[in-house]
Amino acid sequence: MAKSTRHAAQTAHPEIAALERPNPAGTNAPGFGSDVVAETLRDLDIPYIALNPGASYRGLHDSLVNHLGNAAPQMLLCLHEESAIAIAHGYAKVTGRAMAAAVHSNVGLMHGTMAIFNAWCDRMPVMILGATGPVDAVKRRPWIDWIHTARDQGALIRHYTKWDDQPASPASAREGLLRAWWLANSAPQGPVYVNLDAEMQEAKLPEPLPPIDIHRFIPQVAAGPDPHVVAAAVKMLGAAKHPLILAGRVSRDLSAWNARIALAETLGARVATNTKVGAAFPTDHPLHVSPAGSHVTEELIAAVKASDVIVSLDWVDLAGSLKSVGGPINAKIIQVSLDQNLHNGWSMDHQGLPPVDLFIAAEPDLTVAALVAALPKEAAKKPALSVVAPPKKARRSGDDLAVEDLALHLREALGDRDVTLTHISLSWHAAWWHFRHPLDYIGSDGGGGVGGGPGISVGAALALKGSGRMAVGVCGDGDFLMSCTALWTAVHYRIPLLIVVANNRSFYNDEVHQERMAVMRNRPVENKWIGQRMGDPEIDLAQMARAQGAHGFGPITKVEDLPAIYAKAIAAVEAGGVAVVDVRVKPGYGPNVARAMTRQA
Ligand SMILES: Cc1ncc(C[n+]2csc(CCOP(=O)(O)OP(=O)(O)O)c2C)c(N)n1
Ligand SMILES: [Mg+2]
Repeated sequence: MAKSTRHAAQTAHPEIAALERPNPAGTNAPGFGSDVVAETLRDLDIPYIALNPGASYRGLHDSLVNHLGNAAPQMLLCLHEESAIAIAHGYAKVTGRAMAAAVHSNVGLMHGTMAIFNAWCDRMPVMILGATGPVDAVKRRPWIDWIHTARDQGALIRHYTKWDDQPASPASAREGLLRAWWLANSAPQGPVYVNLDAEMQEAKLPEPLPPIDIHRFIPQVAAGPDPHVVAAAVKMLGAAKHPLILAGRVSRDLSAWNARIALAETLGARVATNTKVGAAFPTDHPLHVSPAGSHVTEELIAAVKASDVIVSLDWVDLAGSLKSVGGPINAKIIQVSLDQNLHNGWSMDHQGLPPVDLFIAAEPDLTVAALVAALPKEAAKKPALSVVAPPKKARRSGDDLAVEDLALHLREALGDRDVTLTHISLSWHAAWWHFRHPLDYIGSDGGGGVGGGPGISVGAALALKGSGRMAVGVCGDGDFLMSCTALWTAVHYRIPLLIVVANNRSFYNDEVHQERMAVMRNRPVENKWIGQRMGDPEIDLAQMARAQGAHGFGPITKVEDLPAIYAKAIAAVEAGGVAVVDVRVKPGYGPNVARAMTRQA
């Protein structure tokens, strides 16, 4: 979770650990290549491995069950590889640390690619294990081992992973896994892939590997700022009259959260946040530029225009946000980021190149701590400027349900429980829900890959199980339908989770785009729904939940029905279950969202 706890041991939740116990295979010394792989995962304290099985890694599968006894790591069976990776992604979004996912040779990896891309763009660590039919052609079984062997399988995902490997021996597999885990978890974080040759897995170990102290191979990396650059930043900020902090990719650590508040209050700086990434600042703090958005808001544009020094804490798309202001930027810009170390020329997710006056190549959390320590104490606690709007009240009735009704009633029904929003729909508006803790919201899918919501929510709920926080994901119906079989894994492994579907029976985001096209070309706007709406028949989402053992509620079509159904769904989750609430909302986004989405370059 925190940078400081990143390397701490994590164990499976006892209720999950009690499931799927294998018959004891007797105490056995490592005898095969894949036993070494399994033992290395255990030495790395990886608690879970989400997977969909495949013969290419039957050796590893056997080692996990019969050599390790399906514990540390414990298998989490998934119905699709995209879910397996998304679950690991969601887990990392809460803990800051990689768990493992295993996928079958080429076809399994192909299924997982979008989820890998999402994790990559989100800068989240995932330890992906894959496999290939025997690299040595004479060892291949006819047909199947041939179609499931590809030269350089890592090429499928190399452009959006931090590192990949195809070790040729158990000893090099151990080294490859250590390096992969170390790289995945070091900032900037990202997914890594280790491809295990079937022959290497299944071959007998000629002799035991010499033991190593693995901690010497995965040293903690803390990339703090150069003190001279911190001094230069303090000078710029000391002279600033209207500083603005753009709080982007930061950790879920509470002390880092408090340090950002201290920095803002010391400087009297406004602070903007963005719903693409996890909560970074209290959204009802008087210094917060409200409401946050996933796109650049009018409020943010005004704050940028009014500022004289901007500090970007690894803000996603700094160049694009500045461009959206639509005029010259007078402020001096301090950029705090390590992201440049990942940019590779294939993916454009690095975004535009921002103008920068002072670059701090360091982790944002460590930089904020250094700035707080270096700022003169007499400057402390400048008065806050803006007045916080009171929370909106939910309307009590109506049969034209909007996403706002869904959100305000959900917030009301949850009361003062600690809740983590694990996902929000594209139609969400940040003004409906305040974040007061770094785990109140863990950010979006990262790569804009629709279908990430259910799996990410299951992974986040897994990490939160037993923490006292309820995991609540709000998905669009398109997002839900693409990957709702991720929920079976949550039901099966007793992972409590509430999913509320903002069901507009449409891939509505694209209706907005078709409307825009029609207007630009002077064509009939009323055709925008064709090829977008999911009606005739409308899909019964509650039924899809129940089919997997979850509690299904709805469809809800009236505002007045929300409180009672939400109460039942929350009770089901508090009893340890998975609940899905199908809320039939009218299609439509707020004007700000629609305008920002279709903004031209
Ligand atoms: C894998 C993938 N396919 C298609 C898209 C294009 N796309 C962006 S948003 C969207 C609609 C999502 O529908 P839904 O989750 O129901 O949300 P809504 O727009 O209706 O609020 C689509 C199809 C995408 N981003 N990712
Ligand atoms: Mg929809």
